[in-house]
Amino acid sequence: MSESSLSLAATELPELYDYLLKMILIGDSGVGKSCLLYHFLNDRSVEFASTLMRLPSSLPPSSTMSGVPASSSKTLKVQCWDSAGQERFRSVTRNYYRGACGAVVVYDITSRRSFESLQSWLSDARALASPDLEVVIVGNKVDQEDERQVPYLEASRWAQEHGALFVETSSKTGENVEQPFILLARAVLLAIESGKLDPDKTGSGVSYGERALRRVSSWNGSLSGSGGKGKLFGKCC
Ligand SMILES: Nc1nc2c(ncn2[C@@H]2O[C@H](COP(=O)(O)OP(=O)(O)OP(=O)(O)O)[C@@H](O)[C@H]2O)c(=O)[nH]1
Ligand SMILES: [Mg+2]
Repeated sequence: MSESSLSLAATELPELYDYLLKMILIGDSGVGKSCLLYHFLNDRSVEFASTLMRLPSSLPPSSTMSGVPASSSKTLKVQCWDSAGQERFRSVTRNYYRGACGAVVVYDITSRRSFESLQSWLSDARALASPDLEVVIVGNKVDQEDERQVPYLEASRWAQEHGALFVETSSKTGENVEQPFILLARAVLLAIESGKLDPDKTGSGVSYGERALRRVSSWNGSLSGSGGKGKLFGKCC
């Protein structure tokens, strides 16, 4: 299956989801944050938008979470917030970071300076967003290989040392453009399902969606399982 079918415009779908996630995009000005988001949101250009993703659950179907049966896939409503890189120097507001459980931190592989800024962006994000923040470092503009200033290995090691995921992308050719969001969503889902991240906890960056709440109420009422499972999307990964 093409990974582009993982995310669909929320307007095309019923508002039923298991978890609501807030993700932020940060990084220096001009590294390509808005272009990456534009691809992910199916060619919509906005500063704030949400989209639905369906991902396989990491839990076996027979297991339970808090006494409620798990289903084989989870639907996530992902709110993406875009920022302007120069805002760093005007201090991106606390509200921008608040309640985010995932950060896409972007640099430009042809700009060592933008790579060197990662440390400050990451420090701000870890200090101001959810304490359980999942991070993906994105080296964008990989189509400009001739002008590369940051080797792949150096950046991937840096990401690993800082507890972050890593991917290189090109929003010009479309290479890997959905990967940052998919990697982050998977990491957040795994954190929820492993108990590391508790959606009930204030400031966790995640909240339950109506679909999860319905599953809880139907379980409590001894009715059948997970409601509209498998009906929201034509495809799943
Ligand atoms: N060659 C190449 N150019 C890119 C790529 N992604 C973005 N660009 C170009 O880089 C410039 C900046 O892209 P934006 O997406 O506006 O960058 P931004 O990070 O949102 O910048 P700010 O909003 O100022 O923080 C634009 O001219 C894009 O066309 C890419 O993958 N390859
Ligand atoms: Mg922008």
